[in-house]
Amino acid sequence: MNKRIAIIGAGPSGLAQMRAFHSAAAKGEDIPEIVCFEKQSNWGGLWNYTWRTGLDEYGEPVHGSMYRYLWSNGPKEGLEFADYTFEEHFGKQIASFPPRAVLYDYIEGRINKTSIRDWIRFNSPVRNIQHDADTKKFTVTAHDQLKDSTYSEEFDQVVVASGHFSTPNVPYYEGFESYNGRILHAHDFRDAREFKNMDILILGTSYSAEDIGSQCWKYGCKSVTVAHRTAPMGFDWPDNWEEVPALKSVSEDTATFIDGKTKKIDAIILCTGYQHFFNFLPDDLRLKTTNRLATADLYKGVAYVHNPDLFYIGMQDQWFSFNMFDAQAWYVRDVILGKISMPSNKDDLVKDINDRVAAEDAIEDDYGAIAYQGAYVGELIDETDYPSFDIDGACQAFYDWKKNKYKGIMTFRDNPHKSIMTGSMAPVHHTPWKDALDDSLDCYMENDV
Ligand code: FAD
Ligand code: NA7
Repeated sequence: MNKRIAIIGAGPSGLAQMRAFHSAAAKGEDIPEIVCFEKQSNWGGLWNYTWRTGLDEYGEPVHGSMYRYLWSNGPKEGLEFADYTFEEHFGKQIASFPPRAVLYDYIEGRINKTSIRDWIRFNSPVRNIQHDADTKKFTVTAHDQLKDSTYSEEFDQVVVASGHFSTPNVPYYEGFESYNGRILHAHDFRDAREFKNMDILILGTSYSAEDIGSQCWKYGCKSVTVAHRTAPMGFDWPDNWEEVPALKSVSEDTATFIDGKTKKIDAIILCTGYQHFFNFLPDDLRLKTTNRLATADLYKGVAYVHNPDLFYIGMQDQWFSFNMFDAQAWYVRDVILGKISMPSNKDDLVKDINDRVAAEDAIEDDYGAIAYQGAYVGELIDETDYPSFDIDGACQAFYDWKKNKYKGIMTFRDNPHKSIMTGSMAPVHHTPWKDALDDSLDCYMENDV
């Protein structure tokens, strides 16, 4: 096959795409030439932890948003690869909420068994992509940072897998410019110990707010105050944690909330989400969407409706993650290989998206959202040879996890879940999460199972 495919990003989504092609090749199929451009010096995307914030050593915006001591915020049983289980990787079953280093090891383990590293050009941020309507080719312009030289190459199809939790959404509140403490976004949060003995204010009520607040609590901050714009999270928080109405303004050291109450605070952490941000794409190729389950403009959640030779992986808000990226990657691979044909009529592509949006809008709660995304993963898997798995079982793991969070927000990670891939139950971790300060792989593996 003399097609050339460009993949932008070697995080879990880009790696899933390469794994999909590799597995087809391993079965004797003819695959295109693959070139993956990755701006970091290693793979893993967000799971490739960096201490850096702001700009990197080359002056590029730092991609990483993960922090030290990050433990999986959902059960690993919901994200397990169907073609590479935790037991296969670690040689035994492990506890359900691994720290970042353990998940990184698992992600890397699957691809270390292949030669796909040869397809990746590291230290190579993509600067621009153009599509020529006459030749139907994409021109990808990348910067080789090691040589400090910019070059362009042509491709037949492009898969964008550059993530969407790296460019922060940073709101302004009155008085920020005269506040004496530190104001930072979750993207720049690294070490919870920085906030020891401090009274911190968090804006936002989603995963980052919950988890960064919990981290700061675990590592000894004095108090956590979370201001909500829409609704409080409503968990049974520890005594030194309170949820308050929306922030109105701040002065030198004091926050004022919309109910008129005030509180002295030492630092403000904006857990206010991220933007889908693709500064390397021109208007006609650039996805514009909010962080939702039914992404705008993507047929089957992956094919860009305005140019179906352009694909996006992992652009949805995520209950399912790694195995959803796999389901998407296998589907995209089979479209590229010509094994799946998409509708040729744009109206049909658009209808698919409209139907998905309407179905998402009708969802009543988080349980419905989990089931919705599970059904989406199942829909894609049914069309390819990705190993099918018990999606209802995965949804059940997420339902149980959600209930456990309401039983104990600081203890939900201590619960074991059952692998839907192997059927075996995870062990209970040797140390409760709130007391487990060592997040190294070696320490996590000490479970005697
Ligand atoms: P990313 O991991 O963001 O990878 C994108 C890659 O593209 C990066 O390597 C980046 O360097 C590269 N790239 C970007 N722009 C360019 C460019 N112009 N040129 C070349 N390369 C480029 N998910 C879970 O399942 N469990 C969790 O516990 C969990 N915790 C999370 C905690 C935090 C703080 C965040 C932010 C996310 C978390 N996630 C979690 C969700 C996370 O999005 C996925 O797990 C996963 O990392 C997404 O993979 P991705 O490949 O789509 O994107
Ligand atoms: P999310 O899930 O997109 O949530 C963003 C939160 O920020 C949400 O609670 C919003 O509140 C809140 N928000 C957004 N803008 C504002 C302003 N202007 N003021 C106050 N609050 C605001 O992002 P997360 O970072 O939590 O999670 C993203 C990923 O990172 C996720 O996959 C995790 O695993 C880690 P709203 O409800 O809209 O009022």
